[in-house]
Amino acid sequence: MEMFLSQKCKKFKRVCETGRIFKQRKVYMDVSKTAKKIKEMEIRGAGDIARATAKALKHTAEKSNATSVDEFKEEINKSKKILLNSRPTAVSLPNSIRLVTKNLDRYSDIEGARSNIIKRADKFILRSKKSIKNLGEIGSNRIKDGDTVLTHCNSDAALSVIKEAYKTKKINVIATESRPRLQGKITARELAEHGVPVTLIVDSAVRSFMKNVDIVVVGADAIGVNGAVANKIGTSQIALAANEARVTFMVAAETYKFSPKTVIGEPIKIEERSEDEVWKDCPGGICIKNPAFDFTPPEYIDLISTEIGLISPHMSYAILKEEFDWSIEELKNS
Ligand code: RI2
Repeated sequence: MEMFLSQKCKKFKRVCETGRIFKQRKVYMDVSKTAKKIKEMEIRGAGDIARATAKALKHTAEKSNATSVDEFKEEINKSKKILLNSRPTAVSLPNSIRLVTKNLDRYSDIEGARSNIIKRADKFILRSKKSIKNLGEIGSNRIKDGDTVLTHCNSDAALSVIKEAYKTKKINVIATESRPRLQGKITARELAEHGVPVTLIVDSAVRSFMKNVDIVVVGADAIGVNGAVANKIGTSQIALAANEARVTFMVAAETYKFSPKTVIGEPIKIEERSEDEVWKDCPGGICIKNPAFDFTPPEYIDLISTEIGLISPHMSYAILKEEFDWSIEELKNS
């Protein structure tokens, strides 16, 4: 009888363990789905990517049925890795992970660790949305009644500045098409739906139109400690044309777009995307390059509108210290 019971018990344990592993796999599948959406740009824009990342980590924490705190931490770490492998340039992604998983090592019980991740993820998402609103209000003060604003690609932060200005001023917007993914059309549609007068131009027309522009407002995917801004490919050409025409060039970016690792010399990686995005049925013998981003040096940037105020790109180090409060040793080991 005893033997029979112990066999039943073992079987029950095996069933529970299989169920637990199945649930764990399901969590990773959900995280992988988010990572795939980010990679394929179904979820795109540095801010949206950061919020989706925080949401995926929250989901891992909520669904985890780990039996020890170490196992829980391992699950979070595995989810982190899956998300980190999706897109390399938008530093908002690792920064979102950094801010959501901060202090995780301090927890020795699962429930404490779980609620820490959930609370931090919610806080990050809320803060991210507030930041976009605040930097929009701040940046809009630099746009004057009657101004023509040029923007590139599709940035929630840049659109926040433009829409805020439109509340009280008459403005016109020129939106670039933004080859090859044509995110400029999303911008143009969004502005038109909002009632803002908008003109769509091809990317190569920027210099021709610059003489009619009063201010350029673009977003950012990452900002280095030297103040250089990584943003959609073509941004640096626009900055060059603006500089030549003495047109103000403003970047709109939440402080989690600044890259802490650049402090210790880690370069911001520029994502190289598929050649199919440029020419799907390209004949043989042609090499296609498709970098998704470029760097605009600080010399070409007049202002960065952040949620904590307008800053010069040369203040990047101070922003990084304030936002992430790192020590060099921590950065080296993170
Ligand atoms: P927000 C986008 O990248 C654009 O480069 C845009 O300027 C930047 O993210 C920031 O966007 P992609 O994802 O965070 O289209 O301001 O490659 O929305």
